[in-house]
Parts: sequence; C-alpha cells; structure tokens
Amino acid sequence: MNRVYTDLGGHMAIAVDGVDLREPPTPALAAELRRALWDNIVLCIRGQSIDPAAFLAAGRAFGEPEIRPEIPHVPGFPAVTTLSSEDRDTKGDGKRLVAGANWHSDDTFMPRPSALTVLYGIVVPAVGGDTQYANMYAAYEALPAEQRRSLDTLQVVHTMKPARADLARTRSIDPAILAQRPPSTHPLVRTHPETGRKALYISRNRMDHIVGMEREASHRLIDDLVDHATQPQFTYRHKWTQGDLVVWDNRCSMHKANGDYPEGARRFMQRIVVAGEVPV
Ligand SMILES: O=C(O)CCC(=O)C(=O)O
Ligand SMILES: [Fe+2]
Repeated sequence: MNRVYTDLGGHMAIAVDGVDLREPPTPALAAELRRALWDNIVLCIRGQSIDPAAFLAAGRAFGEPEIRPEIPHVPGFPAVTTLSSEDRDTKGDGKRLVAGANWHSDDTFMPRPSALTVLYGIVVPAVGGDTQYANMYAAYEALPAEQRRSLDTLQVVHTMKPARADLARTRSIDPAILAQRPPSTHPLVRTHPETGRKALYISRNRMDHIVGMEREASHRLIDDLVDHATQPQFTYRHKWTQGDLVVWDNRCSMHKANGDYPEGARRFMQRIVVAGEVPV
C-alpha cells in the first residue's frame, strides 16, 4: 500500500493514509512514523480498524506503553485505557466526565511524564468532540528574546491534585493513588530530546506554583502564557473521523478535549500513553 501524507494544520499536524496497523509496523515503518511525529507534533494515522492487541503493538512502535491505574482499561489490557461519553465521575459527584477539558500536557505531575499519547477514535460524534492542539515550540519562539531568557530558568511544581479550583472539573482521584504521586518539579521551558528544540511546557491545572513565586502570581503568568500559546496561529483543531489513530507529543504541545457533543451522542476512544524522560 502506498503511504500518502497530508498536511493538516500548516504549522503542525499531519495525516497518513495507507498504513494498516492490523499488522505490527515493521522497524522501517515505525521509524518513518516517529520521524513524521517529531516533525509535526501530531500524527493522524487514518482508516484503522484494530483490536486492542494490535493497538498496543502500534503503541510500541513509538516507545514503551505505560499503565495508568486511575483510568478504566480494556479487560486484559491494562495499558489500553478507555475514554467514553458514558464516563461518570464514580469517585466524585457522579456527573458526566470530559477528561482533559482544560488545555494541558499529559501527566506532567509524574517525575517522567508521558512523552506521547495515542488516541484511537472508535466511535466519534457527528458534531463536536474535536481535540485541539497547541504548538509549544512556535509559542515559545514567538516570545520576545528577553522574555524567553527569563522563562528559561523557571521551575514549576506540578501536582496530580488540580491546583486550580477556577478551571473546569477533572476526574476525582482515589486518595490511595494520590498518595503514590508526590509533586514533581519541571522546567517551564524544556528541550525536546529528539529535535533539540525548546518548547513551553505547560499544564495549567497541574501547575501548583513557580518555584520562588507566590501561587497567585504564578497562576497569572501561566494564564498569560496559555492565552499566548492558544492563539489561532499556534493551534490546530482535529475533527475526528472514525478509525483515526492520533499520536501527539506531550513534550512540545498542549491539547484540550471538547465535551460539546449533544447529550446522548456517543464518543468512545482507546488510549495508550508512551513512557517519557525527566524533562530538562
Ligand atoms: O478526548 C480528547 O479529546 C482528549 C482527551 C485527553 O486529554 C487525553 O486523552 O489525554
Ligand atoms: Fe490529555
């Protein structure tokens, strides 16, 4: 099958047709897909129809899948978690749950946050439910040199328990899991291990404070950076087609889920996170 790449967002995001993940990717194909991801931040592998074993094999083409016990998973596949429009907050108020509705990067509260996330659209709504992405290389590079220099040295304390009561709600977390996830401190500007480029590293709701700054002032600075980074010229909005398998790089992007599909419309995704490194 011929592989055809199509640019999606101009400054970020690319789609590939002609890949069939029912067969595990060969080392050469895996290397080609990783290259496309490093160059484009978001890679959509279109037209898939795969079982959880094949999905896991596809995830392995990008690195080592990790287990996140706080998220429901496919029986027998602890690394293949699920996101569903039927999800309700079982440990909180029982309301409908839209995971990731705030701009964020995944799992920044971990000492080694996930490098990549792979989301496979099995049932997608006709209207709504897009995922938005922000290019954090471009957002960083567009800042004045002086501001870049002052941000370069800042460190931020990230917590699993959301730092911000004023933002949209998140999944309530089992205290036993929270106890195993102490805060992590990461640079506000990180250097991507594959590309060598610098990017803003922001996950607003998990950023408790900037080291050496008051919480309120920290949150103001972070909010200003999010407003800057989510301007149209730095973002891409992915409208899902059933069978899309979208891989994104958490080290140089933020993303945001949209729960704007009608009540009763179904959305069902399977998800894998791929191990990352200590951000530097
Ligand atoms: O459902 C989505 O659009 C994205 C959810 C999300 O934030 C994630 O899977 O990490
Ligand atoms: Fe996310």
